[in-house]
Amino acid sequence: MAVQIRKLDSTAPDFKQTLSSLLAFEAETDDAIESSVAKILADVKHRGDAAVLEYTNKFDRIPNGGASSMAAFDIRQDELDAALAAIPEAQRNALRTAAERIRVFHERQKQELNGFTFTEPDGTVLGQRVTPLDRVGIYVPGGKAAYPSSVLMNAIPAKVAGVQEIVMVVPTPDGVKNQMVLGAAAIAGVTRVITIGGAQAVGALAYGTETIPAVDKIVGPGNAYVAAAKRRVFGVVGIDMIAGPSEILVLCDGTTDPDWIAMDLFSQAEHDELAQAILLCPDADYIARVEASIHKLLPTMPRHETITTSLTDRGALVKVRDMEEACAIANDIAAEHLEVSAEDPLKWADRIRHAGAMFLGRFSSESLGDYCCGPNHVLPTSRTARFSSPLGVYDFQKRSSVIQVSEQGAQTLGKVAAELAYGEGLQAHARSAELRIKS
Ligand code: HSO
Ligand code: ZN
Repeated sequence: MAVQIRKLDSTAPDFKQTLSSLLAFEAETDDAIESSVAKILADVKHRGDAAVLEYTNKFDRIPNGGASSMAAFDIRQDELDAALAAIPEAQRNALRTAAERIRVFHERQKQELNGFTFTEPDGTVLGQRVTPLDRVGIYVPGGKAAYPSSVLMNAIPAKVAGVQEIVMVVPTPDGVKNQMVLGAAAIAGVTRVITIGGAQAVGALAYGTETIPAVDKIVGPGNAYVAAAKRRVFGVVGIDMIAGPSEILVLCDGTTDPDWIAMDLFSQAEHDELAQAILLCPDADYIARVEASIHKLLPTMPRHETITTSLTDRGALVKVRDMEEACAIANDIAAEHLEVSAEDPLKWADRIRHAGAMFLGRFSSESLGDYCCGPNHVLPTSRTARFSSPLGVYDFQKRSSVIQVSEQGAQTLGKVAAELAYGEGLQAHARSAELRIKS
């Protein structure tokens, strides 16, 4: 199948409508998936390890008739270290460099997130204390999208936040372990790795079993079953977000090598048939050059089938009036990744308010950010960058309010509180405040 990427013009009368139907993405909420996930979760909640063992043996096709106990799925620390030692040296070094840069970036977030206290004139002290979560679960997919880089991106911020226990689950279809994923877990300092996946792993992390401790929050991407399970256990535990397919939006003034732009669009399209890659550019001739680059380069890509489907079904090359309009459209789209590939990227970036991550200037390819710039690659998708943020240290911390009222403070605040409490018809509240007022 040849790629047929749609070309749009922002001056067309139906442009807004066309764009919004192109952006619409609703995660399939399949009834069959929902009911099977509900059943698995209830089963894991009631039968614990026995249920997790059965589902794992069956769904992951664990060889030799399956494992006989959960111990078979626990990966010891020395096995993680061995995996790290077994991968090629260049890969190990790249993982280490990436991990260090991710750590340094996230340390900055931590510095910004310290609590505060202040003292009022009457001696009352108020403040906010920041504490890490005790124990988190990281879900790492084991199928077509098993990304060691995502192990680093999920575990390192938790580590930096001060989380004591990081339990990673990763399915091993047919019993096959991904050595680079295990090596990344060793580098990131994951506390425990358990080779289970699917809704049963989410259930085990949320409710706890005989051998798996219940965690406080579950983060990390997964398939439709994992997403449905995370939605269902939310409230029992925290979750990060429900991630949709990858997206890249490129704003280009027509001054970047069109091959670079074509490859940047491919870089997200190759993740998934449902991924979305869009170019906004004011120069029609340049758009034609990018299109030519797409046709020239696509046959050279090993994942050309995925890229072709993604670009054909959900991609677009959009001719806009000018870069100002491109910025306005970008704010509407609120893309997961936004590249501003232009002579003066800051001029345009200043106008951008909604994007998961911004890549400024033609040397900032999104792929660098996926691996090793330092900022997190777990980002809000499907226009949720309008209201949410990259995964960060703050996702592994929580805040507690701290209130220490002085005797003098209790006199004035007591009157205010009592007044409001009587207004709400809550006598005990009022009396509790009044008892502390000296007559
Ligand atoms: N671009 C993906 C992350 C990733 N890319 C992992 C390569 N490996 C998130 O949207
Ligand atoms: Zn990527």
